[in-house]
Amino acid sequence: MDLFDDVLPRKHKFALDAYFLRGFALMHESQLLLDIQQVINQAPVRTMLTPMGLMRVKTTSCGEWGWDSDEAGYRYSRVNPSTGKSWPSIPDRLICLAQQAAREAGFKDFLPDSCLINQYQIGAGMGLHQDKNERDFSQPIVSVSLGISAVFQFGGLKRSDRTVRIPVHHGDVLVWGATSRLCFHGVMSIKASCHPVLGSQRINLTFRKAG
Ligand code: MD6
Ligand code: FE
Repeated sequence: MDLFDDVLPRKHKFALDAYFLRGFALMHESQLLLDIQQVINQAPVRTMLTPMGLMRVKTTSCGEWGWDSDEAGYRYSRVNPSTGKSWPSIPDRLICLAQQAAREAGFKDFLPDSCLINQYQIGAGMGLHQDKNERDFSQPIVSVSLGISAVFQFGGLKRSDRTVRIPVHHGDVLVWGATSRLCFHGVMSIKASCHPVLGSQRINLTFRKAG
């Protein structure tokens, strides 16, 4: 796959209203990583309990709304349950990146109020699911991949619909919305590898308008 990366377009439409933007987050890579580290210092990543059991992916958030779950279900929360405080705000540069990516995919007025930060270790993945806890489905989802590579799965409005597999590398951004907003998606189990800056982990940022 890597051999042919250079001939793949920088912008690729992988479903209706769904775009892959290769390397889009690399423009300000070092500041981006500093911003993420600052958020994690204020709101450390944690393993979350879900109705399906303990997740292997570790999570934290920034923005007005953070992602939370326990055995009873999933929800957005204004407070970080680990600290009892509100979540750190989304650093300006991250908002800017998310808005630029959304615009590139045709979504002009994206106003994210939630940025979820996921940390994957080797072997971790995320099963097919829909993002439907947000209020306004007219706003897209912007997903930034950093660190070691993964394969993103993107399907249709039914769990049983066929999926496309999209390899995502450090700096790649996916944007989906409108007719694709409620499509099933997931992350296949991460294969062992090492990234020169982030080591053997994958970081994913997911921007949304939640409230
Ligand atoms: C990812 N995450 O981590 C994709 N969706 O690459 C998600 O799709 C996701 O982490 C809903 C809630 C939490 C998530
Ligand atoms: Fe999701």
